[in-house]
Amino acid sequence: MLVKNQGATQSAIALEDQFGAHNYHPLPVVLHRGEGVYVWDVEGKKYYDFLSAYSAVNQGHCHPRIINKLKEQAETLTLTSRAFYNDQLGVYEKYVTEYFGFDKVLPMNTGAEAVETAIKICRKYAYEKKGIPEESAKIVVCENNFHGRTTTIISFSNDETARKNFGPYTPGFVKIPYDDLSSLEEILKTEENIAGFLFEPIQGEAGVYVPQEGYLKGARELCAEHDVLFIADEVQTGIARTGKLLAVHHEEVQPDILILGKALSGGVYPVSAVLADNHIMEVIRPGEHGSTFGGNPLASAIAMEALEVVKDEKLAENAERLGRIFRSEMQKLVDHSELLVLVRGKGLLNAIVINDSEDSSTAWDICMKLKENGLLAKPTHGNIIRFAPPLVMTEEQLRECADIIAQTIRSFSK
Ligand code: IF1
Repeated sequence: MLVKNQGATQSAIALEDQFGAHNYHPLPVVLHRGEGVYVWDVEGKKYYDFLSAYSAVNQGHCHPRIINKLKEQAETLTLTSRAFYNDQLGVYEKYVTEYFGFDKVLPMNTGAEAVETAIKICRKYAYEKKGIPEESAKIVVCENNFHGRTTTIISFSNDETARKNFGPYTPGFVKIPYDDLSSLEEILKTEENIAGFLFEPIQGEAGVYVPQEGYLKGARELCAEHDVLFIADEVQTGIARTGKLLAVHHEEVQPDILILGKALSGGVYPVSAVLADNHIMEVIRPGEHGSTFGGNPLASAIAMEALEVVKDEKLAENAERLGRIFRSEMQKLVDHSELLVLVRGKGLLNAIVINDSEDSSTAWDICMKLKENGLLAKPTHGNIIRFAPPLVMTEEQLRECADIIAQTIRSFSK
């Protein structure tokens, strides 16, 4: 029995290896089923999921309410294209705009598409409302950003792996250090034709880098002062992950353009969105932007239910409370282990930094051991591990997970 099951892991991996492009390097675990904070592999082993599909599964795996909605709508109507109206989209648009406090939404599917959409809106706004000369609008971005994988988006990445040999690159972006208000102020004062500032409220891929308090508020004010659109990519940080509905709410600021994805569907279907007020969104007219699947009735129904779940189950409050417990448990470990440098994060988006080089395999080795001990997490860089469980976790479960992590780290420290 055991041999047969181990075969299931190996054969699933072998299939991907042979027939799939090698654009990922997954942890060697083959998942079969998920429920709430748990996933099971093909050998029947149960794990706590501490990645949540990069924060797409905030509502927990296969949330019954979202899955029921999916089934119901899938049996009724899935896709019409936007050549015709459908009876779900308008209801969703009203719901999502009220939920996040914007006049309008433009629905897309993946995070990268939503970022592309925001860039296009920002440029068009610059030419049509601000009078920036055509072809010369610039968008300010941050070093070590991650906004997706399209040709334009990787054009302003400084991650060589994501960027190299995919040129020629899209021009029109200027990069400044993250978490540095004086750089932002400087560029807004000295560069001409700046149309927008695109940023992550917490840099996820950079290693859950939380900016200093006051950064978002300061950046918001600078952008307002210079009439530059303040564009928040909350694809990863949004929808309760960091302990507030949006990470920008920690500093009580509202973006001009908000980009959402991932957890907008609770991880059951690709749904993304760009939100803005009328004076911005009105620059997009029929034929100028769109997508076959964007705003389809299945996506609309799922997203509404996924957002209802966030509210009904008070997931932001839970993330805030459990996040504090998690960081204080991890801090105890940091204090007692030479192996760990620090823990950082907000809500249930956290990371530990390991006392080793960026290109070491230590984070990977620890994640392999965590897997053995029943908890799945993924390194970001060789020395950082991100911890982002579903937000439906209970305190008891979280404490059990903190124990698993502590035991695992201790087994490395000797
Ligand atoms: C992968 C990272 C996380 C994002 C932000 C847009 C997108 C993402 C802030 C694009 C996507 C994902 C993509 C995923 C890995 C993951 C990731 F490590 F690469 F950086 F979460 F931290 N804006 N992030 O984080 O959204 O088009 O993928 O729907 O496998 O590349 P997408």
